[in-house]
Amino acid sequence: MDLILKNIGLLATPTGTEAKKGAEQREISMITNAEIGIKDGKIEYVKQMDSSVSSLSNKADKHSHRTIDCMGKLVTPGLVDAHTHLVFGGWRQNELALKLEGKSYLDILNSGGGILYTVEQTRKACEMELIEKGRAHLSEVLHLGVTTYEAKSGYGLSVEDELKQLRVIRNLDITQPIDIVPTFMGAHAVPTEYANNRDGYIDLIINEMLPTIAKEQLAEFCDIFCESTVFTPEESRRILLEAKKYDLIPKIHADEIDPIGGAEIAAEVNAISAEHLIQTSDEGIRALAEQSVVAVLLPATSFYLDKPYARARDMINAGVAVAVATDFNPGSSPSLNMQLTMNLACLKYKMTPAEVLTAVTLNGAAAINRAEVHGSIEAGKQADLLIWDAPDLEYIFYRYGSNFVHTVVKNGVVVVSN
Ligand code: IZC
Ligand code: ZN
Repeated sequence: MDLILKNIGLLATPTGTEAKKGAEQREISMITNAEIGIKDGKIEYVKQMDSSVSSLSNKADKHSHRTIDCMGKLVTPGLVDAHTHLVFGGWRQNELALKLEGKSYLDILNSGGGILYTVEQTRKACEMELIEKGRAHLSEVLHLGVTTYEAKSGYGLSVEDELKQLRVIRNLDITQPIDIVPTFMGAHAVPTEYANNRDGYIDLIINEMLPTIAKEQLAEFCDIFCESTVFTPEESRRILLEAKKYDLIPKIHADEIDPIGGAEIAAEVNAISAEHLIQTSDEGIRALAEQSVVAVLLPATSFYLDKPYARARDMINAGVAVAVATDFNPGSSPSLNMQLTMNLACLKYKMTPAEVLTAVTLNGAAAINRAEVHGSIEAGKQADLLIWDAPDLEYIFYRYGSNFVHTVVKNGVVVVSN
């Protein structure tokens, strides 16, 4: 064994290698007085200890550097943030005053700001600057307990700048501990130079971006901002079906601001996940359930835009697997904090702590095609886990605003000791 975690007060984890739907989402494994053995970066065993045996073996291993005494604390899988716009140049603090004056997210975008401002700044930045900025963000993310991360392009909106962003994402995956899963999102907005020729931009995505990105294997997923005044459901269908020809798996920003049928498109093109879903209709929810599309809900965005919260309970009741993520981006969700996102999911979606735990681990992993390796603490899975400064699961949903992660283990190695 390379590492043993002893004296775990409560080990809370979902189990399995697939997204959990309906009532299954709250059926997590809770083992008191547990021990975890780790070898070669993977979990070798999980067991419940007889309390007398556990205290004896603690004594025996007292001087071993390969043993961590968890001192009765809570242990969970590392968090999976399945929806982020990690790599960008520039922040958008100038938009705060506009928001306070009552300008909406789409007003700001349609007057040339919002995403388009970030595109300008991202195009100006060189790869090294973006890498440095991304690395600083990921260091914060890791300290907050996230061990697997999705990152989208979509602030380049030209062949060269989309490739630049995706290369930065690849570099970050290789050079720091968090696993980063790349998504191509050239269809994030129509760039200014194509303002009068949106079909020309869609052709550029289809004829140049998709083939180049696929050839260089720079992304696993293709996402699109299907929204009023951004991309229509028809355009979304067309681009996502083209992406599938290159084995890029569809994802879709759906029904965030207006209910234009994004969830239905997700089901139709067999997307792995649909994101936001604030305004999704009953038929949309049914379609997601039927096609087993994971709903990636983003409560920090509802909070920040002062919008309604997605109908998580209706989705769970309809048999949709729900994941929860930060949507970290410089406009609608300028926070890296998955723990705060978990608090919001619990309080605003009325999801139970067990449901949210599944949403930010196994279901998050399923939304980015990683449920075989991440998202639970079971023999054979990668050893990504957190020791919390907490005695039980409810505590981390009840308290908020501080970082409750004590230790982060990634691939069997202690990478953070707070
Ligand atoms: O930069 O505003 N919603 N895309 C869709 C975003 C938010 C990111 C941004
Ligand atoms: Zn997003």
